Amino acid sequence: MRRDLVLLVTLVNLFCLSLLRSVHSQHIAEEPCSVQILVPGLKGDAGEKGEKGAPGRPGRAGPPGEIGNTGLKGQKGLIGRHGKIGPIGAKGEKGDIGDAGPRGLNGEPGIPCECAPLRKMIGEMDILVAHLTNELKFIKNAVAGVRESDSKIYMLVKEEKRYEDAEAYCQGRGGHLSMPKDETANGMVASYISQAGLNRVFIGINDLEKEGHFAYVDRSAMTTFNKWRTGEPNNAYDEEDCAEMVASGGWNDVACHITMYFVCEFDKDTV
Ligand SMILES: [Ca+2]
Ligand SMILES: [Ca+2]
Repeated sequence: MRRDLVLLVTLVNLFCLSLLRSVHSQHIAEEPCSVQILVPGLKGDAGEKGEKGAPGRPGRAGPPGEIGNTGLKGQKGLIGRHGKIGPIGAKGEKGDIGDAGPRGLNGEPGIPCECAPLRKMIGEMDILVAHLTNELKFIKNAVAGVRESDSKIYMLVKEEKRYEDAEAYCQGRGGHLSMPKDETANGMVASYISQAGLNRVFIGINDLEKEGHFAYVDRSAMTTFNKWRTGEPNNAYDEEDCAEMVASGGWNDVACHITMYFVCEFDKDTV
């Protein structure tokens, strides 16, 4: 400190000397340069240690550090799960038409068609087929089981028909609807239908020619034998002109236009 003060006084003197020289050259010298120097006294004794000051304010954030070294490469991960099946792709465009194949061989010359006779023949064959189909049903019925007495063959037909059509069916095969004319014949037909699990069938008896006068379908007269159930024939609703046999063997007059199964009978002599 003292050294700095000596240096300062020296500098001031040098400044005054240079100023005097400048003024002298102009013949103007009014006052000499004087500088009052204040010199500090001796250094006092050290004071008592002050109390601890308040904590200083936090310093400013330092600049960002340098980028660190690259870390080591991690280990290889496990295989991931299968992804979902993707959506169906769009339909592709239609391909080009293929090349034409080789030409085929020439066909044989056609036969002139005489169609009218052929059509007629086809029609006749259709009729024949229908007839054979019916015959086949008949044979199946026969094979399924017929009943025989000494003189008759009885055949149950499991096709629902009206009385008139049922009789026509039996006649078409050389017989009639069954005409039980005694207890034995009646019992045979009754057991036939009950064993077949049926409740009733048409039989060949009617009063179509004269109301109230029943006769067999072959026009033979009823003599002493009959198996009318109690209260029958009653000609209910004024329309019962045909007859059925129920499983017990009894007879009942019924309307002719209803349909049911029936039993045909054939004479053994004519079969
Ligand atoms: Ca009647
Ligand atoms: Ca009746």
